[in-house]
Parts: sequence; structure tokens; C-alpha cells
Amino acid sequence: KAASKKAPAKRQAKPKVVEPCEPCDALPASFERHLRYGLSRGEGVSCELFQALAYSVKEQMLDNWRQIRVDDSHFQRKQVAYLSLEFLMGRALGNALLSLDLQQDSRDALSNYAVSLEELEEAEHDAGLGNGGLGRLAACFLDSCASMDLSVTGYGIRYEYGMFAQKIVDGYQVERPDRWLREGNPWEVRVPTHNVTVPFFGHTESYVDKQGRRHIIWVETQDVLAVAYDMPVPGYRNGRVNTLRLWKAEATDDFDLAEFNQGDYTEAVARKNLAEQITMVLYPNDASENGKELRLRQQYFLSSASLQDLLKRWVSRHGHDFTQFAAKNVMQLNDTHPSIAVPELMRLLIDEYGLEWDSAWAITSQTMAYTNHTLLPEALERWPVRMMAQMLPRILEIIYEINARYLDLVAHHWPGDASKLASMSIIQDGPHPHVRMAYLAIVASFSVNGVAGLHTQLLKSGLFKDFYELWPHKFNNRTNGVTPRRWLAHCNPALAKLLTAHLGKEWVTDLSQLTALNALTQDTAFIQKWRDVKQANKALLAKMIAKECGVEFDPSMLFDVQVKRIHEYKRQLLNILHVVHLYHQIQQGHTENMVPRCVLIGGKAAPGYFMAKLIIKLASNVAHMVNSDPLVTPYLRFAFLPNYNVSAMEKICPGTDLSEQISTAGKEASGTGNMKFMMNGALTIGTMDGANIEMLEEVGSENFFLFGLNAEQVSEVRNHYHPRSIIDDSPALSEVMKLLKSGHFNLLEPGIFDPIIAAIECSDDQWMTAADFDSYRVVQEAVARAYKDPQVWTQMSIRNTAASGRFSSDVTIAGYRDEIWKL
Ligand code: NBG
Repeated sequence: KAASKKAPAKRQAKPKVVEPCEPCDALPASFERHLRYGLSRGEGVSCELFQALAYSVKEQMLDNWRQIRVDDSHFQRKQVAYLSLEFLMGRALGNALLSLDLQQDSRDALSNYAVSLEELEEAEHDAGLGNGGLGRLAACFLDSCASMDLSVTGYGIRYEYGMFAQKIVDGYQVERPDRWLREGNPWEVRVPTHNVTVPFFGHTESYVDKQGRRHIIWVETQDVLAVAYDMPVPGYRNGRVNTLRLWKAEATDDFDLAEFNQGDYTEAVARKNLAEQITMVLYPNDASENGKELRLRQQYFLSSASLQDLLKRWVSRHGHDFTQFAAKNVMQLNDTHPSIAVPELMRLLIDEYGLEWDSAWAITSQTMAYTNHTLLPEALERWPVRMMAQMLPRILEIIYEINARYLDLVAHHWPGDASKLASMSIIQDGPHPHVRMAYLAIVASFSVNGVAGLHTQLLKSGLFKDFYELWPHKFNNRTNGVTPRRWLAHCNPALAKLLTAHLGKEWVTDLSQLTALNALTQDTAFIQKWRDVKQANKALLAKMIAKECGVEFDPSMLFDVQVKRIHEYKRQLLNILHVVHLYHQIQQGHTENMVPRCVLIGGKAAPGYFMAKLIIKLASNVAHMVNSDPLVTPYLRFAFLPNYNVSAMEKICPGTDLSEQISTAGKEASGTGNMKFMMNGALTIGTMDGANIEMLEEVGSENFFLFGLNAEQVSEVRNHYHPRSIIDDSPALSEVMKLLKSGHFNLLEPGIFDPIIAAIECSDDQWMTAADFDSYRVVQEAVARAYKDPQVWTQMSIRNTAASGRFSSDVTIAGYRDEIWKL
């Protein structure tokens, strides 16, 4: 204020003093101020109001946020850096209001405006910085860590374009860029004081110093500036605000100085783009790697920037004394995507801070922990040695050195076994050698974990068998979870209210309290209330489906839902075949025992994944036939929901009766959508796969619709799989295949579904759709029978919610905290 009265004659550099600030305005006042002076941008009134509200909510967090950072940076507490290429945060407003208990204040602030809080929440663009389960898990973990008062920082990339928006045109997926930052991001804070530079390309040189020590320097690099953008992660009503630090790539000021000097000024400035490309777009591949150079650049950029940030903070307090570093720091690698952090930490410690190899390795191998998220071989990252040699020459040298030392150990363990050396080497030899990133991660990590019981078991007995033999103590299981704040308290206010009325409010931070619901399963008044909540949520979901798909879902019908990425192993195809079966039954007049059902499928396909895209087309075409036949629609309706994302799931899971978790056993590492549905009282139809197994264990088989081959049977049957004879032996499946082949669903586009038909009938079909069809169909009949008795169904629904406590991410994080991070 003083400054604005009298402009100072000359600017003087003043020492920085942190002055105690006055308590900030209460939310309504702050909101008015932001609205009036905040220059909030955005198209339309609700967007402007949203921005003003978001800024004022952020303001409420600033004091605590700053204080936590000061406290944590003293390194009295052990800290975790959660490194992930994906953070699928979704919307932040509703969650922040819940965590900070500001819902009523917000409604007060909005009372002068003709807009509801719910409408404003809808104006926020999803932060779609992830593909699916892996990225959303990272987001749930951040919420749990903050809510459990843990000092955990998320490190990721601030992609300019998040997960693409999906449109359906003539039944086909069309991708549209997701410019989520177009209107600005009110939550982020740019912190240029934390900038670091990340080197690329160039070459290495060695020299010997006066003491006779040999050093390596990485020279003539092309440096890229990493600029930190912080997002607040508020804990649930505990005053903690953690940080998600997202890096943006920018050109350094002295880029291409040579060109400047030669007069190519404009050329040089235009080159800026090359640097900024690194954080331009999220790779939209779920569970599959594709070896693109830009992707490796993203991985190194994130890893290097984050580690430099951590080390800078350490050095600012401890100087070059790293003796306590490993005792105070853990880096959790979310899949192999950031595993290049292993050689990068070695490089920084040795080249930048002067440590010897052995001390650097001791630190690295005591601080790195790796989580594996998939068994699918196509998802295991490998980088061509040639690419790495060019882009990251110093890093490749370090990887070779790590490998040489580690292979000594292997040789020791399996004397004279050359095949072990080849199969376990970090460098996969051959005419085009590759770096196996998972092996690099395992070798360097003190902990390697899977994400569900079966998954971890399969890692130990299959994919990483030899490593398990070498280092059994490294392996452990941490079954995934989801945050009950977003996935129950926030997304299902009606159910949350009912729960709180009967159990008190502690369940929000201690989800095991939901078991008390079991005592209410005979209480008819309670059952009725539970049912009313579900019906109201179904009506809300039906409204959304009518709007997005143009299909009327009738809330008196069974809502049968499968939403997740489209992938052959997740078997959306099996679901569609079942829809075709029901459709055929209805057309044949077999409707006596039919329970009217609305089937919803939603999810994105990787843009280059042909079969997944064709499955979307099949769903669209079948839906068209089903919904346009007035004889069919009283019994069956079918919709494909475009652009499935986090905020869509917030409306979907509360309104679902039946959750489809039907992957080929042994393929889904865990699944987390399954848990969101369960918490919200949906019943599951599922295979013995991923976390389904543990859900079944918790709720009991009487409350779970189990079908299909288990993982062991899958690998056994694979050896002599004859889908054609399975089809011949199954009248129902034969009819379905006949109808598909007749072209009934693609009259104007002959032959387009041939690849799908061929895949089902191929004895090489890894996903074994035909093998599980009949079992699936029969159990779907059991579902229908159960649904006929609302009382029984509702009791099962209550038991599912009651048993979902173990799948809170708080439980998962307690496991990481105690068993891995040792905080
Ligand atoms: C996914 C698995 C899911 C699992 C999530 C989170 C990848 C590579 N893996 O089953 O497919 O729930 O990770 O662990 O995206």
C-alpha cells in the first residue's frame, strides 16, 4: 500500500525478510475481492466465478502450505518423493472444499449470485495428467499422504495437453487435444526460484585432478530449463498442505548463443520450441510402451529436475555431507517410467557433488523403491542403447557400470551359468541392444512391490522370478486403494450423509468403521433409506447419460456398468457379446425371466490401438441396434459414454448397481475402479483377477458374482485352446457369433468387424473371450435373479460398502509408510 502512494525514486535491493502476514480474509470476502480485482479469466459467468472461488480457496491454504514447507525442509522428518509421469488429479475445487471444510462458506459466498456451488464445480476443467489407474492411484496416494500428515511430495510433469478428449463420430473414436490450461490454472503457483537445468546430448570427457583422481564431465550439452509449478494438496481437515510439483520445460536464456552471435537471432529464439516440446503432451498409452524418443526425454527431464531439486534442498542445509541423506529420503518410482532416476542420482552424487562410486551407490540403493503396475510384456519399457548413447551419454556410461558390478553378483550366485547373465542383464544384447528399465529399477531398489496379492505373487513366480531368488527380501505386496474422500464423501453426498447419520463422521478418515453397517442389514427402515439413496443417484446418472449419449436409462432397471480404458485384456468385448446375447433372446421372445437392464460402457482407446478402437465401434453399433428397437428397449438399453474421465466417474459410481470387472485372470494387476464401485454399494461381477480376489475375500462369495477361469487355469488352457469347439458346444455363443457374422450390426459397413470375429475364434487368443462366455452368461442370470428381490439386493449392496474399508488408500499408504518408507 505504501508503495502505491509514493513511487520510490530508485529501486534498491533489500534483504528478504519474512514478515508475519495478517490473517487472510474469510472466504466470502476473499471471493468478492478476487471477483472484483482478480482479473479472473474464462469464458462465461460460471467460469469467472469458479476462478474467483478457486483463487480464494487457494488463498486459505497459503499460510499452512508455506509453514509446512518450511517445517519439512528442515529435514527433521524423513521425506518421500513420489516420482510419477502421471497424476490424474481430476477437478480440485470440490475436493479442496471438503478437505478444508469450506463448503458452507462457499455457498454463503455464492448466495448473491444466481449459480449453485455444484454448477461452479462443473466449470472446472479436469486435470487429466494421466491415462488411467496408474495416474489416478498417484492422485489418491497424494490425498492419503496429506490426510495422514506425511511429508510426501509428488513430482510430475506439467503437460500443456493432458489426456485427449474423446468424441464419438459415426461410432468411431476421434481424439481432440485437451488444452486444460487454456483459461489458466488457478491452483498452481509458478516458483522460478526452484528452477534447475537438465542436460541433454553432448559427450563425456575425462580428466585427472591433482590428487590423481579421475573425473568425468558431460560437456557440450543442450540444456533445458525446468520450471517448477506447485499445486497444493490439502489434507482432510488436518491443516497439512502437501505439494505436487510439476515441471515445465523452457529454453534456457543462453540457448544457442553461437547463433545469436552470428546474427541468427530470430532463428535462435524460434529454437525455443524444441526445449518446450518436452512437456507439451502426455503420451496417451495405457500399459504399453512405444519407444519414442520424446518420451525418454520426458522421463529424464522429470527425474533429473526432481532429484536436483531434492539435492539442492539437502545441500542448502547440510552442505556436501550426505551421510544422513538415505536415512531421511525415499524416492518411490511409480512404475519404470521414472527409473532413469537411478543412474541420474548416481551422476549427480558423483559428478556434481564429488562422491565416490561406492558411497553414491549406497545412497542410491537405500533410497530408491520401485512399484510395478503390470505383467503385460508389451508394457515393459526398454530403451535402445543407441538412442540413449546419443541423448544421455553420461547416463548410459553409468548404467553400464551398474550392470557390470551387478552381473558380478549374478555370476557369483549362479556360477558358470552364462544364460543367467544374458537373461538377467540390464542390457539386452543383440544386433539392437536395449536397456531393460525394470531390471535397472530392481537392481537399484531396496523395495520392489506389486499392487495386489495375485499380482505380486505372479511377479515373484514369473516375470521377476530370478530376481526374487537373488533378493527375496526386496519383494513385497501393497494392494492398491482409493481415497474415500473423493470416492465416497465427495462424489456421493447422499450416501455420505446416511453413513454419518448412523456411524458418526469418523469413517472419512478410518474407513474400517464401515463394518458397523453389517449390523444394519436387517433394519428395514435403513434398507429403505439405502435404496432411496441409490435410486436418487441412478436418476442423476440417467440424466447425464441422456445428455451425453442421447439414451434414456430408466432408474427402475438394473444399471450394469463397465468404465475403464479400452483394452483387450479388460474384455469389454465379453460384455458386448453378452449384450448381443440378451438382444437376441429378447428378439426371440424369451423374455419371461428377463430383468430389464441398462448397460453402460465407457473408456478411451490408445490412439494407435486398432483393436481397442474397433471394440468401441462395435459397442456403438450394437447400441444403435438395441436402442432403436422398441421391442427390445423395455428390457435392454445400451450406451457408450464418450470421454470417460475422473469427473464422469464421480457421477457414475454412485449410480451403479453392477460393476463389471471381467479381465482375463492374471492380466489386471489390481484395478481401482472396482474399489470405487464397491465403496458406493455396487455389486461386482468379476473374475479371479487383481484386487477382485481380495474384494471377494472381504465381502464373501455370497455377495460377489464370480465367474470364469482363474489365472492358473488360464495358463493351463492356453496350451490347448480351441475356441471354435467351445463356440460349437455353446448354443448361446453360437447364436451370438452367427448374428455378428451375419453383418446384422454393420449392414452398411460390410466386413468391418471381421478382425474381432477372427480374434475370438483364434486359438492364439490371449484374452480367451470364448472360454469364459458361458460362465459369464450364467452368472449374469444369477445377477438378474438377485436383482429381482430389492430387499436381498440392497442387503448385498450394504455388505459391499461395509467390506470396502480395506480398499481405502489410507490403508495402502499406511503399508508404504511402515513397511517401505519407514517414516
Ligand atoms: C495399471 C494396472 C491396473 C492398476 C493400476 C494401478 C498400468 C501400467 N498399470 O490394474 O493395469 O490398478 O496400474 O496400480 O497402467
